[in-house]
Amino acid sequence: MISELYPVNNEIRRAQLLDGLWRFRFDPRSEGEEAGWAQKGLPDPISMPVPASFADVFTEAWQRDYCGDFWYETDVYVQEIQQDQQLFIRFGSITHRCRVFINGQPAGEHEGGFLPVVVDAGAFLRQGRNRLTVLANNELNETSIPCGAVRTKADGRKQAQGYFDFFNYAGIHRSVWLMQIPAGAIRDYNTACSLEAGKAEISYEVEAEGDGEILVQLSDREGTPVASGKGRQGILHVENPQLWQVRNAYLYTLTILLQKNGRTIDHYDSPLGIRTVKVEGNHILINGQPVYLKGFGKHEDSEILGRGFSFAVAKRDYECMKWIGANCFRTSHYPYAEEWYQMADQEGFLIIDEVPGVGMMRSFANFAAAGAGKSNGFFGDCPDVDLLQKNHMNAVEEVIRRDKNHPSVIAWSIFNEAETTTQAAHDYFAPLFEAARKLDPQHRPVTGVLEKTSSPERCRCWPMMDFICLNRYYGWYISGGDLQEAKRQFKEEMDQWAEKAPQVPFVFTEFGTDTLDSLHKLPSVMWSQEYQQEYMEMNFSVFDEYPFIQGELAWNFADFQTGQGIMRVNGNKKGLFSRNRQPKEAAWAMKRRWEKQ
Ligand code: BDP
Repeated sequence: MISELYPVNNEIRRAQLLDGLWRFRFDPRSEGEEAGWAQKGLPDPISMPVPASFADVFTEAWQRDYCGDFWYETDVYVQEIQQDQQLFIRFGSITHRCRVFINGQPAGEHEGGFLPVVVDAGAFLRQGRNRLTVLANNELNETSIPCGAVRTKADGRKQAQGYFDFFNYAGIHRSVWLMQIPAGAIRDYNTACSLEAGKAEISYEVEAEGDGEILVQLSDREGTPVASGKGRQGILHVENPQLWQVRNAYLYTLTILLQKNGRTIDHYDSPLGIRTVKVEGNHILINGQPVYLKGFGKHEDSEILGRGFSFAVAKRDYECMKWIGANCFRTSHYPYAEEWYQMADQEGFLIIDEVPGVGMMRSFANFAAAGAGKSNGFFGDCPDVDLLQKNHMNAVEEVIRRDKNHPSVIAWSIFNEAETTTQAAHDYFAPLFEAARKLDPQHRPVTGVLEKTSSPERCRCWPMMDFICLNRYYGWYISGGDLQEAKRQFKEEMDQWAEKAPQVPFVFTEFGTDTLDSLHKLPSVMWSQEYQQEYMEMNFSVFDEYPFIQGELAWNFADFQTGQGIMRVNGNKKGLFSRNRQPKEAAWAMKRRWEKQ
């Protein structure tokens, strides 16, 4: 049985970080498995930091752009294995797919590069030194999420071509842990809150192995118990609860104990925020109060680390988001490292949690086509739509299982800028929306993110959404350089939406302009700092005219790396912050607006 709960250390559970310098090598001819690299050890490995993407530590283009199989290897020391213990190796993610070997034996595999890979390692690990090997692969196709293709060059080199606008970073991007947990373990838990005047009810459900008794306790910040329960499910009653509020988080601690004959077999502590999320009419309600979402679509992206998680980078991002007056971000276009959500729980940030359903429109430069409203179809002629949907469904299930207890998560986004105008698209997405609604114990809103061709007239998927997310680039991909005409066209579309779906909230999940922090021009031109600011102000004036618009998440928080091409100057420059997290001028305009709202 696999325990996917985030690793913790306490008197019963042990979690040992395996991060550091691992051994690494590329395998362009996919020969390593047959040659027994997992059994004999990697031949001539180089060292590679974990967690990090491999791409940007290199100085040669072929290494940075490498596409195919690659291997990681390290030694794991196990001090003592007790009879009544289970051992797991837990990777925060391995991009995009992997097979894991322990002491040369196949121990697990995973498809999808943005969610944990948990390997039941008990049968393979022995006391002392063990070899842990990962065979990973970063190729893209039309059944992987995200979607893309691979082109093989004349010299045999493979090139990944994502149908998306971010660099195809790969590697072991998040921390790796060796977990020792008891034989009969707490495997998972759910919580959901409801509020009444002066009271909160928290229903809980605990999944545990074996037949022990479950005790649950809720303690406040000072460690004082405020409610307790017995049994695998129940309700905790809290008088005068301190609510988890937007940008004003209060976290209780939920303690779960598994006991047998008076002895504690397992113990798991986690933070718990008391809050509710609901969509009512045109409003998104947190604790019954309407909230206007302000913030960004982000990426996990920084210099050298690529998509590798760093507490320091994440901390800087949160500080910048606080400085500018934001309260929300979307994990565009994939679930982020779990530490992002833990920090959001503490800071009171709201997260729209997105699965990697991106690139579902067949186009070389999907973002440009989508931005300009040119769809190339997808689901109708996808080579194996059932396998794609299965992979997508797995990601929906895994992300909800992983993130369901975070108070910061207020909605699930099933896709970004997919083709949504055909019956095939509708039939593809309907079961995914249904599953998300069924699986989430808190019944949070479920949404998807619509690009320009998903117009009020043509989109077949918006009725599935609890609130509608729009990515719109009037003044950039459409009528770029003419904000007056852009505004007219923008309002024309919004008037249509107002007629079509005025009963639900709308959130702008992308709007922005590429902007060089070195370029100033009066009067403004596209790419200048002045233009970004004027563009933002035009967008704000439109948002303010339509009361059903309940949020503005600008594209993007910071400049980020993409593939090379004539549309990108060493990456996407739509950041309000530069890639090294310094504000562009428009950031000051956003700060003035968001601090007032
Ligand atoms: C949208 C995509 C996003 C791109 C953005 C852009 O959702 O990933 O980076 O446009 O063009 O189409 O900047």
